[in-house]
Amino acid sequence: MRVLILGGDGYLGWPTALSLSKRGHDVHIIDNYSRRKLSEVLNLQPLVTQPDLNARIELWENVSGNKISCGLGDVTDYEYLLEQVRNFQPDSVIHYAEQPSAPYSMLGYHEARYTLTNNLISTLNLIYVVKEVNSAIHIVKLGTMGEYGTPDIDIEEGFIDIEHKGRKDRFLFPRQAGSLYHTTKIQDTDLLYFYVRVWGLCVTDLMQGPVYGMFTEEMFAEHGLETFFSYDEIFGTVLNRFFVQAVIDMPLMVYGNGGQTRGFLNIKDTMQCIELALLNPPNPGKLSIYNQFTEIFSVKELASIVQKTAIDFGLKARIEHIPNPRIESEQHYYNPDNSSFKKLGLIPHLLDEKFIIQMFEYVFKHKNKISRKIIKPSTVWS
Ligand code: USQ
Repeated sequence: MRVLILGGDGYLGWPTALSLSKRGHDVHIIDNYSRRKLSEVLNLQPLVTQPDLNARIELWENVSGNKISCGLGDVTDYEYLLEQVRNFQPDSVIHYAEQPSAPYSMLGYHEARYTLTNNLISTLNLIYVVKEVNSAIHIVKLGTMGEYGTPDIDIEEGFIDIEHKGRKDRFLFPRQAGSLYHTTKIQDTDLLYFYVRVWGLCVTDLMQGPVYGMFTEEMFAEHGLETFFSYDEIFGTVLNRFFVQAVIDMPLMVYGNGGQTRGFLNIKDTMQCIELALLNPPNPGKLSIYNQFTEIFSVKELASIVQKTAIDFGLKARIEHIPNPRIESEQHYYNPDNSSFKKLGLIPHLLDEKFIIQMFEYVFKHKNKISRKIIKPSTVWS
C-alpha cells in the first residue's frame, strides 16, 4: 500500500512511518516541524532531542534497508498538499498533522486561533485534494475520545440510534468537548462526515484516548529512532508525566480528586490500530468511526498503579492532589464501547509492571536532562 503520513515527524507520526515501512508499505511523510517549533517557542523541550526528519529517515534506511520519502511543508498550504499528493499517488492518507495539545489550545487567543486554523484547514485541504486527485483515497483521520466528553450514558462507536416521538434515526453520537483542541476534533468529524455524504469519500475517523509509552518494535531495537517523549504540562500526557515525576522524586500530580476517567492505550496498540484501519477501509460514501483505546482507568487509579511499581523499584512516588487547572468532571460515569478493533484482530498490550519498569529505566537514562520547572501546570481553563 502507498501511505502518505501528514505529521509524520510527531510523537505518533514517526513510529507509524517506521511500523508501516517495516511491514512493506511505501511511506511518504509530510511535516512542517510545527511540534518542534512550538516546543522551542515555549521552551518545553522533550526529554531527548531527536535528529531532523532527513537524518531520521537516513538512519532508518541504514537499519532496515527500507526507503521512506518526505516533504518538508505545511498541509494548510493547499497548493503544496495538492502537488505532494499528485506526485505520490497514495492509496491512503493518515492525518496526524494537527496541534495535539488541549492545554496549548487554552493558553490564549493566538494559540486558540492557531489550533483552530491549523486543525480545520489541514482537514479541509485534505478533503479537497483527495476529491481533486482521486476520491478513492482512504483518509484515516486521528480524532479523540475527548470528542464525546463524559456523558452519563454509554458511549457508542461514533453513531447512535435515537427514537424520538415515535420515529427513529441514526446520528453522530452527541459530542461535548472539554477544551478548544477537543472542539476542533469535533469540527473535523463534522467536516469529514459532510463531505463523505456529498462526495462519497472513504473516511475512517479514529477516536483515540490518551497514548502512553514510546517503545514500538522498530524504535526499541535501534537507538536514534526514538519518538519524542514529552513530560511538560503542555505536551506531556498524564501517564508519561507520572513516569518522569516518579523518577525525579516529585509527587505524582493528580489534578483535582482524580476521578477523571479515560480510555488509554500503549503506543504499540496505536500502531496496530492504524494498520487495521488501513487494511479495512469503509465503502465509499461511508464514515467509519472506531473508538481507539484498550483499558479504562481513572487518573487516581493510574497514579496508584505507577506508585506501586515505583515503590518496588526503590522510588517513593508520593501522590499529590493539586487544584485542577482544567474545567472537567472529576467524578463521572464512563462506559465507552471499543469492540470494533478487537473484532478486527487487535491484540492489546495492557499496562503492567514490566512495561512501567521499562519506562522508569528509559527515563533514568536521561534523568540529568529533566527540567523540573516545566512540570507543574500553570495553564488554567478559566
Ligand atoms: N491529568 C492529571 N495530571 C497530569 C496531567 C493530566 O491529573 O499531570 C489529568 C487531566 O486533568 C485529564 C487526564 O489526566 O483529566 C488526561 O489528561 P492528558 O493531559 O493526559 O490528556 P488530554 O489533555 O485529554 O489529551 C491527550 C492528548 C490528545 C488526545 C487525548 C485523548 O494530548 O492529543 O486527543 O489525550 S482524550 O483524553 O481521550 O481526549
